[in-house]
Amino acid sequence: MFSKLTRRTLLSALMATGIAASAAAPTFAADKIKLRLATSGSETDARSVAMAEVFGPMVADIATYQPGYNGTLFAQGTELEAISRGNLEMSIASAQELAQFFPEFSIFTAGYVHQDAAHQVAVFSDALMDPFKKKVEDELGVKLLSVMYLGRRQVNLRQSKDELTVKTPADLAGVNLRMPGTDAWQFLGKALGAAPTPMSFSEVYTALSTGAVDGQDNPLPTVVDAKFYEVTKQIVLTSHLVDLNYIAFSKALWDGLTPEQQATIQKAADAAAESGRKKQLEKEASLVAFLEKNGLAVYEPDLGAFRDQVQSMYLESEFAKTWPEGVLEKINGLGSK
Ligand code: KDO
Repeated sequence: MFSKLTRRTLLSALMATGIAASAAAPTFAADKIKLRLATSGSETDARSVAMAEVFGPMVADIATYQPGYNGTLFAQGTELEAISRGNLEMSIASAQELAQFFPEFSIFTAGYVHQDAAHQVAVFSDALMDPFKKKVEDELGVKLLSVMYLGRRQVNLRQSKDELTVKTPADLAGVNLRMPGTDAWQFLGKALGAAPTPMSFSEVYTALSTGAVDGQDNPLPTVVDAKFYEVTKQIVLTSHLVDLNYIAFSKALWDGLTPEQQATIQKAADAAAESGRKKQLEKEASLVAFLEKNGLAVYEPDLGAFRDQVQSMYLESEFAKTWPEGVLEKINGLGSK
């Protein structure tokens, strides 16, 4: 079920070439550090804006921040490998991408586990994350600096509500739902009751406009930012995943920095994550009205039915077998519900 081969192949290749140790040459104190960040998000995405307006200026004395948007520096899903190989300094990484290398990260990709933005921060800051972070540093050469809020993922369809009203997962049977291209994402699509199709983010608008897919899932700010509302007719507020991203940084580069440089970068990453989170939450709260004004039906399905099906499918899945004992309980314990 997992891409074990991918993970093993890459990790052993990295070990064999000693890549984590030899990546990105350490920077001398007098030099400005070059920090290229790869993201498949757009320039106007709240995370990109926060990095450009908060992170960049906060590190400006010691580093030049050079973002590459829309997957132009590295394609979606290849960024972590690029950091690991010493070809890139930073990315906005998902837990689903990390689960390709470390299956236990799938616990952070499971539907209806994270409850809200504050819960994500509590989980990321808790000691339960330490072994996850350490493994990513030791085996992939990537340091996870901070957690960013992407938002509550909703199901966004081409069909009008008259053609298809979604109340329970059974109503999504046969719906060709675009999900990003990893096992963890595809499983989430299946757990929702749909027929998932893997596709990179940059292809989604065209696929929706031509009918190559019936729909996609993303938080409301992304539906608006990527203009998916122009080519779809409804949003089912499943809130099936309170989605996050990590600010990922080259561990080899980090290890070559002075403690002061490290502190500056860490502070800037945390401040950018906090600023992006606030903006994204504001957008989420205001966008239903905008979408309705643009002719989309926006409504809640039977959330209990979705939660029950998704949670039980995860618990019975191969993914849950990789979750370290007691971690799900600790995550639940950090939430408010
Ligand atoms: C997407 O491909 O649907 C997704 O929302 C997945 C996220 O992990 C993240 O990569 C995001 O795309 C991109 O940054 C574009 O917003």
